[in-house]
Amino acid sequence: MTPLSSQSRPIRISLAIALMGAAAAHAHFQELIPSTDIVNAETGNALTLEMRFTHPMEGGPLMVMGEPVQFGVLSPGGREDLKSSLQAREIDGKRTYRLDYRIKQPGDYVFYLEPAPYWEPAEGAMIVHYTKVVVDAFGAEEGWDANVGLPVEIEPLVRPYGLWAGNLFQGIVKRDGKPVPFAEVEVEWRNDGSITPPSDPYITQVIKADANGVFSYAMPKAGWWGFAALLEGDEPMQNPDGEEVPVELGALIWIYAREMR
Ligand SMILES: [Cu+2]
Repeated sequence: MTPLSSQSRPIRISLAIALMGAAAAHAHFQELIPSTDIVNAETGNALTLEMRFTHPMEGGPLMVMGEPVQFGVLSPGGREDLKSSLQAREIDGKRTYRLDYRIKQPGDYVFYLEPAPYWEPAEGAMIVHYTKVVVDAFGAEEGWDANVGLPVEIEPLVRPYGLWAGNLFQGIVKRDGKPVPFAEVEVEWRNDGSITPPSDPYITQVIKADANGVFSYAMPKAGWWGFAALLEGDEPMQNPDGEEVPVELGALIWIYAREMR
C-alpha cells in the first residue's frame, strides 16, 4: 500500500472519510439486557428482558430489528421456546423487542436470542449476533456454563453474575462447539451517559483469544458489559437486493458488574 504522505490531498481526504465511515459502522452490538442478573426474594420472580440492536458505548442510534429467528431459555426446567412471547416495541421509530418472564424454580437461566440477519451496507455484510445472558435465581448457582448449542457461542469460564467492577471476565469462543484460536472479541460498556469516550479507540475495546480460544478482560466500571466474538460465516447470505454477501457471525454474552461498596 502506498504511504499516505505520497498521496495527493483529495485522495487523502476521501480515504479519511472512508475510514470514518468504517469506524462509525464498526461496533454494532445486539443487546439482551434483563431487569436483573440475580433474582431473589427482594427482586421477586418477574423478569423483563430488553432486546435492542445498537451501539452500547455511544448510547445509540438504534438499528431496526427484524423478527427474531429464535428466542429461548435453558433452565432447570429444560429448554423453553419463548419466541411467541416476544413483544415488538418501537423506540425512536426503530423496532426493538422485549419479553416478560416469570422464574418458576431456583437455578440459572440462560436466555438466548438469534436475531434476524441485519444488512449493513457500510460493511457490505449481513450481521447475525447470537446473544445470551445468564440470570441466577434463588441461590441455586448451577447451570451458568451450559452451552446453548448456537453455531457461534461464548462459554463463560467465570460465573457470569455476582461480579464486582474490576473483576476479570474470561470465556472460550466456540464455533460449532469447538474453540476458535485467536478469535477477535470486541467489548463495550453500556453507557449510562456518564462517560464520553475521549477518542474512537475507547468506544470499543478489542482483544484476541489465545491459541485455545480463551479471552480475558477486566471490567473497569460497574454496569453492563457486552462481549462480542466476531467470526466470518462459512456461507454467504443474500442481502435485501438479492446479492450474495459475506456474513458476520457474532457470539455475544452480556455481563453485569457491580460497584464494590
Ligand atoms: Cu450500527
